[in-house]
Parts: sequence; C-alpha cells; structure tokens
Amino acid sequence: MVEESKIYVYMEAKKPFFITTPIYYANGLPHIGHAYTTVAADVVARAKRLTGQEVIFSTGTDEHGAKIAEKALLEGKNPQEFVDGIAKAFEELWKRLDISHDHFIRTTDAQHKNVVTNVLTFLYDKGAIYKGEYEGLYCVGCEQFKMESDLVGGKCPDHNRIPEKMVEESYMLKMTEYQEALIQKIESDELCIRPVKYKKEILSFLKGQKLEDISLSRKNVAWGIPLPFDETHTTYVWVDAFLNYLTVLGWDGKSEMPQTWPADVQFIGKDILRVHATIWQILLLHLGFPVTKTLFTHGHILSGGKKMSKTLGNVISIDEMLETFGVDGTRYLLLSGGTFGEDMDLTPERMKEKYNADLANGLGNLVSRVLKLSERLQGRYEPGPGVALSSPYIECMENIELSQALELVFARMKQANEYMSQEEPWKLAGVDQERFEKVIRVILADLEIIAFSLNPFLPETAKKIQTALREGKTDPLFQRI
Ligand code: ME8
Repeated sequence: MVEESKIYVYMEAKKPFFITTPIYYANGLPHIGHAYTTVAADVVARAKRLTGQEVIFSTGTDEHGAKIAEKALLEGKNPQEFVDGIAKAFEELWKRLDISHDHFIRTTDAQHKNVVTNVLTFLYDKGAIYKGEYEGLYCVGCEQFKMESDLVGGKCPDHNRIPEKMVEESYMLKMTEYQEALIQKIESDELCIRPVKYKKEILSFLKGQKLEDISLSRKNVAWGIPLPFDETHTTYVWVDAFLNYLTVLGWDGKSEMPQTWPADVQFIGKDILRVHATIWQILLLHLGFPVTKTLFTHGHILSGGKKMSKTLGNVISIDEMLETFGVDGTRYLLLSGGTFGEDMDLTPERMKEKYNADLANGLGNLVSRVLKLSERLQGRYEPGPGVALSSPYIECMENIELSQALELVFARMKQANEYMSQEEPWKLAGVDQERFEKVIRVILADLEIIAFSLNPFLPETAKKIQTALREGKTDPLFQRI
C-alpha cells in the first residue's frame, strides 16, 4: 500500500501543470478581451512555475470556418493568407504583453489537421458519429446552432444578427449517452467549473433538457478540414478547435492519451462556457479520456457599462493601453479592474486614476523613497535567501482569485507606505540610527515579499524591484500620467 501511494505521488508530481486559453478566432485582430484571458492564464502559469512546478501553457488561433472565409473574401485575400496575417498579430501582441506561453497552436497546422482526421476516423469507427440531417438556426457569428430560447427579438444577442435557417445533410455526434455521467462529474467537481455560479448555470442547463446530438460537419463550408470518411463535408469548427487542447501536447490523434492530459485549468470567457462544458467534455468521454480538471470562466469586459462596439465608439484599444500604461501597467489594469470571474467595467478615466494611485504614486513612490533612504544604512541590506508568502495570498492564487490576490499585495504596499509616513525615518537617520535601521529594514523586507508576490502579475516590475534591492538603486518604476 505504502509503495503504491508513493508511486502515485511521484506520478502526480511528474505531470506538468497544463493551462490553456481559448484559441481565438482569426477573423480579426486581437483585442482587449483576448488579452484579458491570456494575461490571466499567464499569471497562473508564472505562479505555478515559481513554485517549481513544470508548466505547459498554450494559446493559439482558431482559423477555419465560414466566418473566417467570409472575412478573407471581404479583404480580397485567400483564407490561408488572411489567417497567416492575423495569427502573426496575435503572436506579436503576446510578445508585447510578456505572455510566457509554451505553445502557440494554429488549427491550420498540419499536425493539428492530422489529429482532427485521426480522431474523426476513430469516432466514426466506434459508431459515435452517424449521418443525419440537421435543421436549425445557425449564427455564423457564434459558429453555433441556436435554440429559439437563446434568441432575443429573433436575433442572436451576442452578434445582433438573425440566424440562418439551415437544413443540411450532416454527420452527427452522439451526445445523450454521456449526459448523466457529465452531470455527475460536474456535481462532484471532477470537472470543476468555477466560479461556482457558472457550475450552477451549467447544471441547471444540463438538468433542464435532453442534450441534442450535435452536427459535426458542414456541407457548404469549404474552409475546413475534410471528414476522412466523406470528403464532401468539412469538420464543424468547434470540434476542430477543441482538439487543439490535445494537439499541443504532441498527440497524434490515435495512440494513447498524452501524458499531460487532463488540463489542470482551462480559461474561458462566459460566452463559450456552455460549449466547453458540454461538447468538449463529451468529446473527451467518447475518446475515453478524463474530463478537464478546472474550467475557469470569467465575465466580460465592458466599457462605460456597455458592451464594446465600434458603433458606440467605446472600444478600449489594447494597443493604446500598452502605449499609455506600458506592459505591466496594462497587465495590472486588466487584472485589478474588477473581481476576476465577474464582468468588469473599464473607463479610460478610471484606468488612469488607478494607474496613478496604485502604481506611480503607490508602489513606484514607495520603492524610490525607501531606496533613497537605504543609502544611509550602516551596512548594506542583504535580501534574504527566500521569502514567506502570506497564506491568504497563496490561497487566493490556488483558487484563481487573481484580483483578490493582487489586492492583498497592494494592501501590504499601502501599509508599508503608512508605516513610513508614521515613522518618518528621514528624521531618524543619524539621530536615532538604531530605529532608522529597523524601520528601513522592515520596509525593505516587505518590498521583497511584495516583489515576489507581484512576480506573476507584473514580471518586469518585480524583477526591477528585486534588482534594486540587491543594488540599492533604481530608475522610477512608473511615470505618472
Ligand atoms: O470563441 N471580455 O474565439 P473568440 C472578456 N474560437 N473576454 C473576452 C471578451 C470580452 N469583452 N471578448 C472576448 C472563440 N473575450 C473560439 C474559441 S476554443 C476551443 C475556441 C475572450 O475570438 C474570452 O476568453 O471569439 C472569450 O471566451 C474569448 O475571448 C472568445 O474568443
């Protein structure tokens, strides 16, 4: 028994921690919403690496389907040429945002197409796929069939577009046989959907109706992966897209499950929760693979209380954010603007205020003041060999309560600032040197913990503070705006 559990622990420790973002549609340039999910996932990836865990963190682009072909045509490009340009823009943005992903997967990669082909062959041979006819309301914006109950005033509320009535010969994927198993896995948190309100939402959806088999192919969409058993059809984009989560692990689509599966955390926006909690998980069950461990769902970014749109003119540009606030300023504003998981409302004014208050006047000011004062220490401050993170911070990070973890760090920063104002160490130097030494060393030790805790969130700033603590000097961290 003892031996067995030892082996188990060893194997658990060996599996890299696998984190994914959605793969974003290559139908347009990356925007703030994409950046939001990706930065959040990056924070968790960096935090895990700091604990010594091996991490695999993947993101990428979803490049097939009617919506993309439509857009390429509008721009007078062939679809491949069009998506090549978009994928490049995503990769460039991730570089600018200091995203530490290990893989950038594109669904037009040959390896991915091979996985999709092999999986479809397997599912077809197993009898999970059958030829049928599908009749429904299709929203090209969502690339999804809609139920009457999903529509508002006859339109898809997400795309403000009347769905097309479609009757088409289609290959179908069996869904119902796993409905009960799925409910049980969600209830028991084997598939842990967080925050809890999203778990409840999915459970009530799954308990409220019998799942319908889904259409797995399209006959009139040329821009896609042909079905291996009927080349007059192409693969439905969502099925194509989900398999990216296995392709990135180097899987070939036919041998044993990749060792790194299941994903530990899959980040998604609430708009794509239902498909991830149903179709994706049922695909996994058909393959005989375990379900996702945690599906972490977040709300949407709003601008001035409204959905961002070109018509309303309230789009917050991620490029402008980066120009104004820099990389770490942008990362900070994305993660501190609201409770992570909920919808988050941003306005340019509030972002500027927050940047100035928390970063320029708060953290930046504390660091520069205390480093200046530390020049008057007798004997240098030596950073300790390690830091002890507070347990509330660790708990927040474990629960992916990212904004709360950040709040804890900034509360500590404020306390250090207040302590400094109370103690007025600038009056103590040379007068009560002993007390001066104590005050400054306390604040420097605090800064060490602050820098370490900020590492996943603001990697560049954290590094600058850590270097400053060793060298006793620094340039200003943030320019006031
Ligand atoms: O759905 N606020 O791609 P997509 C916060 N290709 N996050 C937002 C957001 C907003 N306003 N807008 C978008 C797709 N997002 C599919 C996914 S995965 C197998 C296939 C983020 O380009 C959020 O993560 O429409 C959302 O779920 C995702 O971008 C949708 O990206």
